[in-house]
Amino acid sequence: MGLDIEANKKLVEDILEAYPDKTKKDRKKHFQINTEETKESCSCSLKSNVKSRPGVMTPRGCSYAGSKGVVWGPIKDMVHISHGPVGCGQYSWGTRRNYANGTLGIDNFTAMQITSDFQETDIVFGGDKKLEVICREIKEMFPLAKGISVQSECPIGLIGDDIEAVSKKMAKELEMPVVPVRCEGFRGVSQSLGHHIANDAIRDYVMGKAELAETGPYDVNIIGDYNIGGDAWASRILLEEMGLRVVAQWSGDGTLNELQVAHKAKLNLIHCHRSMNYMVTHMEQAYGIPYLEYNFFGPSKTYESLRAIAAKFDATIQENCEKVIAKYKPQMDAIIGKYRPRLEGKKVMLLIGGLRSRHTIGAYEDLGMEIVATGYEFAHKDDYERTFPDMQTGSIIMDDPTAYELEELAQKLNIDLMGSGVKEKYVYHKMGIPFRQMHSWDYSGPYHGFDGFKIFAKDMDMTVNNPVWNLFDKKEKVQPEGASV
Ligand code: CFN
Repeated sequence: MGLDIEANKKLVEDILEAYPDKTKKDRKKHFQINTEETKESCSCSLKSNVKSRPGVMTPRGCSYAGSKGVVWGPIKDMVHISHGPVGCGQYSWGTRRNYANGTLGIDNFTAMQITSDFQETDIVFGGDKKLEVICREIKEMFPLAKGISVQSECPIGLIGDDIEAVSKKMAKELEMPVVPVRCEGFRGVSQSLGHHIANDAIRDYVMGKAELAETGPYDVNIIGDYNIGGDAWASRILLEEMGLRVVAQWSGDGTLNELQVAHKAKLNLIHCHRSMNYMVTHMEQAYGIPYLEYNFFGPSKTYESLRAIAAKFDATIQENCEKVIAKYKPQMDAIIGKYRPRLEGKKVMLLIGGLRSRHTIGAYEDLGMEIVATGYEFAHKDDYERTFPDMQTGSIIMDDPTAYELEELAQKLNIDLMGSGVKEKYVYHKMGIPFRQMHSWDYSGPYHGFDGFKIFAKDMDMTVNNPVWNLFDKKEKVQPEGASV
């Protein structure tokens, strides 16, 4: 199997031809066509994790998004203050489908938007006093909240507020952790630095601060699963069925206590390497806890991952693992038998944050679908090194692509399905191209584990084979006849 390497090189060049020379030269460095050589050597020269080019539409987010939205936000029993003007909190409110058990406003605050709502006076005279007041109000209004995190928006760093001092004072006064997080949106080139800053804040203010009443040989942590649409739940049950004990879930449906005791586990299982690799490497160095990357998208990768996890334990766990696989395999085979004939050979393009553009490849391939192009918003070199070997030769791999590049690729590659986010979705619908949101799973999920694959397969089928697409003639111009452009 493989795609035409030369044809795809030419296709990318043709698309970039529309740019002015300087932009063309720059953007060219963010594309690479997969070859046998790039697959094996992993010596990809693809440029990544650099500033987006001004003047083009980038799908990236900011540091605040990476910290408040991604890493800290899902920790359910803490109140996370969007510290600064109201917009950042308001527009990121409820946009990530990180599910959590509990009672809203009592012991679960994930669906709330709490902001210091900065006004001009706060910018001019500073917001530290206001932050103190808010912390006290939170304690009074939500007595069961276990802690507070202060998620800095851009102005905090610009006006020189000392949130560290306020947090220290308030932690003492309120007798609970108050964590300052310097995730001002302007830091770094994308949300990726926000992940790193958030990880560092967990390390510095939370990690190792509590003890487990009892520990055992099968204690593991799930790291980097945010429970989107219930993903972490669908993962956890498989580990538990295998006989492992999940001590902490970071951070989907997670608690402050889980962050504090995670250093007591025997093994860290990391799903999203991009957003939490900092934590597992730190725990390895500081506490000697080894880690293992795994992938629970699609049955092939899930079987492989379950076996790799079991191999880290004794014969009992390994036998249990085979029993778990033997139990679910007939179900998975039935799903594949049902949907594969309807999806075989369908061409897919993906553009997602920093992990799923590679992690979901196996799930599509289990259904006979073919990934012709994939890319990330904010991945680093280590993500691309993990991506090239999983992609077929001739496929296109891209970094921080612009809206224009993606739309051209979608049309020129004649894809059957686009997987990306809400900013992209409706443009593709208008182009007559089936689309799935691969951040939020649209309104669906989970997609992890065996429970997740059943839903994934059904969702892909109902999207690609929806009769509504027959009402479009893709060859028709998107602009109606006679429209002025
Ligand atoms: S849930 Fe994760 S899996 S955490 Fe990360 S890199 Fe985002 S929010 Mo959107 S879907 Fe996406 Fe990944 Fe890890 Fe999600 S691919 S962009 S910052 N992401």
